[in-house]
Amino acid sequence: MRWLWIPVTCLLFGIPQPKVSATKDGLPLNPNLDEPTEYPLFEYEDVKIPAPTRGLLYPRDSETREVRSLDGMWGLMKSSPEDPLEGIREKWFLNTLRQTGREIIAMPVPASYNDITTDDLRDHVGTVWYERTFFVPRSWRVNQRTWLRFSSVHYSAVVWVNGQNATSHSIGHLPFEAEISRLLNFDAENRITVMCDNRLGNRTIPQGSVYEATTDYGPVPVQGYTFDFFNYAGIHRSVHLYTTPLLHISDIEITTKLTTEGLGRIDYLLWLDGSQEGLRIQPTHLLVQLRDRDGEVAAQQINKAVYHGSLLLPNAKPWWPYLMHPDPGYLYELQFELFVASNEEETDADALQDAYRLPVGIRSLSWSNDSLLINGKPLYLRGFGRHEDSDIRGKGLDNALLARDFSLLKWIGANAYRTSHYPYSEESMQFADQHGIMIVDECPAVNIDIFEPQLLEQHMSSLEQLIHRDRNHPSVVAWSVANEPRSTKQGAFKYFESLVNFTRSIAHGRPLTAAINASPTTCHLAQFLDIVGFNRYNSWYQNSGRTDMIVNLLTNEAQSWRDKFGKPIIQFEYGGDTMEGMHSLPAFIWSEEYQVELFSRHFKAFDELRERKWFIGEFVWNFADFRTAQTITRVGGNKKGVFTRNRQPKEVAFLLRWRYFALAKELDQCPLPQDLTVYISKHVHNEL
Ligand code: GCB
Repeated sequence: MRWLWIPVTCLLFGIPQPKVSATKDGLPLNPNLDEPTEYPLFEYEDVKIPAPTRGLLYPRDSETREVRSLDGMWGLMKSSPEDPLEGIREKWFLNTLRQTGREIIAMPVPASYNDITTDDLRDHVGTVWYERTFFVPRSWRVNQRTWLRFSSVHYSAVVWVNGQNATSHSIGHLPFEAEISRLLNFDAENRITVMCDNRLGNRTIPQGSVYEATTDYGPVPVQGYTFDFFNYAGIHRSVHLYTTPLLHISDIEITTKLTTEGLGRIDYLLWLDGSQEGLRIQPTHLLVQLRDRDGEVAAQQINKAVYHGSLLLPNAKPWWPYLMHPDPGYLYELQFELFVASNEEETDADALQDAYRLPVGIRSLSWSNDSLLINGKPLYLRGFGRHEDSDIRGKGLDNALLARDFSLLKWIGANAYRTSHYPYSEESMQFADQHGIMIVDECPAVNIDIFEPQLLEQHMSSLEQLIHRDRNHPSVVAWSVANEPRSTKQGAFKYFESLVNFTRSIAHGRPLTAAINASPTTCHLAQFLDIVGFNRYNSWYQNSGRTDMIVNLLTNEAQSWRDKFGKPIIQFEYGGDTMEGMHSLPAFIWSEEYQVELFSRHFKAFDELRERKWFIGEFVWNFADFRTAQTITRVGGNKKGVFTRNRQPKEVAFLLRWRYFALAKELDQCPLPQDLTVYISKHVHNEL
């Protein structure tokens, strides 16, 4: 199977910005939002289904490929908020940005640009321009193709190389790439220019609205949005250059299964991509080898003229979640080697054309109306909603933070998290595979409202790109199609029916879920899902201060979801804001004691629900404190973290650790960690 890659290099001249209407419980509204009473009726048949994404394998070097990072200091220049597309009109990309005569500042990549400087860049609305130069070795000119890959630019980007358009992309948190061989100088310096636009409108995922505010200095555009996290922007994740041979392996899809007898099976499907010259090269065969952790070949296959197949492994080592097995996160390496006839006269041996290695975990995932199972064993998910967020770097990828977060997840005994409210970095997905942390993988559709065909197309595209990116990760146990959409609205039924039908057709063996804040009687989304997830803030947004009402309210609500939809139920969010260091006895809202009491009453409710068998998970909101837009309900951001923004524990972390390890012991006979208790006296152990 082979196909020719033709990069689509259409320019994206900004995004139309009509106003969006939306509400957010507990948060102030954008002043100029009008709530429509009627939704336009439209034919869903007219909705354009997104074409399948191809390519975008994570850049890995091999004997046939080279990877170079373009991370580091880039130059950044703001364009005027009143005229975000001036740089397109004036063709700033044709020369170095310095030629514009404007101020260029040093900007680290990856990072959000918002919190780096001390001026108004934080709240800038519109476009900024990034630029950097680089060289490529001359050896890349011959028999090679060079690719430029961005792991995420938020929200939309247009990219030029040496003044020529290379690619464009919108929807943050997702990778995109283009072949740039024909744009490169091999004997001189090269320049990349990126225009990054952070504006959100009613057809972007997520939605927002840009409105004009009247200030003392005149009218200024302001970005409004109803979701509860700061709209950080910029080149958020790594930028890579990488090479491939002319004919190369461009895409891989795998599916794994494990029988009860321990027989592992990996089905693989490969795509090959050739340039004009590449297509003249005839592969002779494909060698597929599965290597275990010690590098030993555990299974192999040679294919001629077909690029798909199955590997069978008696006594496969399964991929297990953390604390469900003494050796969680077991990964094999699946090595693909593509051979062509050799040019060397003196040898008959075929020559290696391309090699790519993919980490693979072997596991079965299945679900029923009562449970979600891994390798035939029912799961109880215990974890968090999280954010990619930290001081100074905002949503920029930070490996130190990533490693710290995974240390904390393991310390606290969590086995899962939801990538609320957008796809997280590819590096974090790899970490989750390695550590056995299960992922509920969410697309960036947070708080969506006005349900229109153009929004649906974007929404489908965000899910298509997410599933394409993450389908090979053993850690992904469900796709979340949305967080708190306004699913009680008239337009929601048709919208979600279409969205879920589409997503199910590409779901690659995972159930579909969503985090819903409507009620079971009013929600038009839940009936389409495989797992019903709800968010509820008992004793916080409702009945503030009354922790004595949690157990009844929560168990009754979960039962209602179950009665109405007959599906496994999960709570995706509960919690309360907590100021680190604020104490009150008896407990009072915002104090550390209140967070402890609120969690403990939730645990009681969860235990009652667990006995009903269809309740399959509890997720705290949130793993750590995080930055939001400025509102009177947020003190420096959202403070519902179990950890501070600086990743230190609040008092509740120790309680939650007990809870999560107690569940691991009860459900999977996992030993408790030694340091869970501290010495007090011969007769008493402190369990907190
Ligand atoms: C929610 C949202 C989440 C918010 C959270 C809160 O329901 O899903 O994005 O941060 O509530 O703290 O209000």
